[in-house]
Amino acid sequence: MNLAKINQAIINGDAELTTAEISAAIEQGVPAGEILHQACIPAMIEVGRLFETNEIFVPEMLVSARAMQQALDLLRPLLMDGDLNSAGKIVIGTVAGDLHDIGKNLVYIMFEGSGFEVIDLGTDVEAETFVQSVKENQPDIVGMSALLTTTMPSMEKTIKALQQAGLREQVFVMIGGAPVTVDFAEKIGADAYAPDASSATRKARELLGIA
Ligand code: B1M
Repeated sequence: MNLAKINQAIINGDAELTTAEISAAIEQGVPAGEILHQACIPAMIEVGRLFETNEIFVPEMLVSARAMQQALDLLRPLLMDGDLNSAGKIVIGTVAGDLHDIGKNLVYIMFEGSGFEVIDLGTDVEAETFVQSVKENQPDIVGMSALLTTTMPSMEKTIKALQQAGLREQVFVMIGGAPVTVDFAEKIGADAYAPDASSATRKARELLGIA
């Protein structure tokens, strides 16, 4: 089965093998969701464990992340089956100080795939940039991602900046990322927290009252 090979290729940071194995799995009819959830995401969890135990370091983590991005590029069209851009609009970004974007990109893909128009502000997004984008794009939702405990306060800062700009009442705020919790979301006044990309789109639909 290709799934174990895909998992190992991502852990090894072998982008070429990752691409080849995913293409083979797709050809064999393995569903994209299965490839993502059973091979790719567990690979990143393992990479995190290896980093924590000092078995690998930042350069290795980076090449694994590149292999994962390639995997997402291949899976992206297959994960999208929605009625495009009719569900609502979301502005999304990884908050200031934080460069992690794999999870955020996955959330992006899932939103796009379930019919949202998505404006991606990228990584290391300052509060003022979120505010500016809300003014320009008038989204229904502002989505923020953080992977570092040290960047979680940027989420609160962004909510306060939206309040100060008089924009907080016109958008829902959704947050997520590995260290983020539902309690933290409540504490900083976010409207929703989602633990993963598929529940993020479900929560968004609930917020907007879409069946
Ligand atoms: Co970094 N890193 N990293 N890293 N990295 C973590 C997060 C860490 C947990 C590793 C560890 O120690 N075990 C640790 C954080 C510790 C902490 O704060 N408690 C860590 C560290 C310390 C660092 C550096 C400080 C290392 C250093 O330089 N010494 C540094 C910081 C750089 C910075 O941001 N300023 C750093 C750098 C990097 C790389 C650049 C090498 C690379 C990122 C590359 C990239 O993203 N383009 C990297 C990686 C790859 C990781 C791990 C291994 C994997 C993250 C990932 O992609 N996960 C990570 C360990 C881990 O998480 N186990 C780690 C897979 C992804 C699909 O999951 O992002 O959680 P995740 O997203 C999920 C959900 O969280 C949710 O849905 C997604 C899909 O289901 N979700 C949302 C995410 N956003 C959401 C938003 C929503 C809703 C749901 O609503 C809007």
